[in-house]
Amino acid sequence: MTDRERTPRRTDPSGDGRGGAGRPVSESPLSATWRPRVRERAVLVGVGPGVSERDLDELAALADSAGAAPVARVVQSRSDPDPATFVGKGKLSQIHDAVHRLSAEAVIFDDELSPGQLRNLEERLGAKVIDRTALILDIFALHARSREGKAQVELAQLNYLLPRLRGWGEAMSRLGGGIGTRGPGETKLEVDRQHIRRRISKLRRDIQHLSRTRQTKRSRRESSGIPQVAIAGYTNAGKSTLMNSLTAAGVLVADQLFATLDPTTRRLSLPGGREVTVSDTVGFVGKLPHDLVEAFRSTLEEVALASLVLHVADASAGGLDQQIGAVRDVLAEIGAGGLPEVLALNKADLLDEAARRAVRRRYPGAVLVSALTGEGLEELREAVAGALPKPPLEVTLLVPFGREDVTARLYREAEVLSTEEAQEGTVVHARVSERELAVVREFVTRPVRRRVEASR
Ligand SMILES: Nc1nc2c(ncn2[C@@H]2O[C@H](COP(=O)(O)OP(=O)(O)O)[C@@H](O)[C@H]2O)c(=O)[nH]1
Ligand SMILES: [Mg+2]
Repeated sequence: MTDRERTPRRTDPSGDGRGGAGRPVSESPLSATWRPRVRERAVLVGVGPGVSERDLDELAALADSAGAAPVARVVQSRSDPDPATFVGKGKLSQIHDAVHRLSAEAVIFDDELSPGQLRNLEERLGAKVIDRTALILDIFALHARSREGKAQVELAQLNYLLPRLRGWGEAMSRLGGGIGTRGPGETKLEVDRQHIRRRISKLRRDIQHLSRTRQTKRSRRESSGIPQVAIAGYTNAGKSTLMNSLTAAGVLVADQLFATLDPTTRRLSLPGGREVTVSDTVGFVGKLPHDLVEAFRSTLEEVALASLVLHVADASAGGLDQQIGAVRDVLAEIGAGGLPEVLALNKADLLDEAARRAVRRRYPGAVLVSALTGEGLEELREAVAGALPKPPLEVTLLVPFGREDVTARLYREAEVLSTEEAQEGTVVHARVSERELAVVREFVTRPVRRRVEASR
């Protein structure tokens, strides 16, 4: 499964966002509508001085993460956006044509639109209009795992929504109220607003409380025996593509043990037989609207629970050093700075020999890969296997013949150092976690040796 085929996270058997049988799916008046259910066809629009279609690469990757399929790109080079419709009249009709010719359902703008622009555009284009902020919020909502992360994202969504709410009372209330402006439309809108304001206050209180209890999350790291690899990096670096090509034959992890993880988590077998889970995390974005910084960080915080960070960067993009630096800074701030990191410099297929030599010299410990052609993936698997924290306990076991399942399990979930056939079975020398030890204790023949260095 790619994040394209993702199913909504919250239980929603009817798939209509209402949870069937009139049961609300979430407490928020909005959140059900933030779940992409089908792959919507979308036209991408960028405005700015000297803007080119390539400048919409990041927006395309963001749209993809949110479950949309970009079908066209329209750009307009101008420095001052039109106050009413953001783009000029000519462009508007070009977008309109594209929408109807390509049966697009949505138009996605690479900037934040004012509430008025959003409304005008929807009316004139006859399609759903999404701005950059709403798109990013949508992706955060799909990636938020912790209670704090979910609360931060919902808070940002509601703050975004509040000035954009409209009912049929609104057009008339602009006329100054009075006769003709009172009625169910306006009452309903006011009720919605009050409801949202109350919810915002509650979320703020919850978040204060939750950030105080954040520490307890850390203990979850040990709860699963299989090490977790978190893929982090900028949007458009190729995280999802790399995850797919690395785990092409891998199974989607859907069993109970990992129910709390991302639905895009997969198992990956490393050289030597050790297994890990790999999760695609929320991507860093270029122009991150200031109001979204907190939501982003708390959504990304789950990375701190992983055993290793697989940091993916686009080696063909400009500003590689700054991007790598920015990712590492934020990871350090959210408590993931101490984790082992493997740096994958992706899109090697786009580099010529000179550029390859330059990045190799600049990042000697990194692995040059191409998620697209498969180049370097074997080396990357080895680098991940080598950088994984070692299980802390060294044991010798005697596994009787007929219990090959135990040996197989040790290969998968521990680190097998050596095996030797003996008369009564196989002598296995391995490094295991506390949890693994509990499972295989009956076969241990030698006292357990604990490694001196602290490890996760
Ligand atoms: N040339 C090239 N393009 C790549 C490579 N990996 C990913 N891409 C492209 O880069 C874009 C963004 O990839 P995606 O995996 O969605 O990035 P994400 O936002 O980090 O998940 C897509 O158009 C991919 O096809 C690569 O190794 N080489
Ligand atoms: Mg992605």
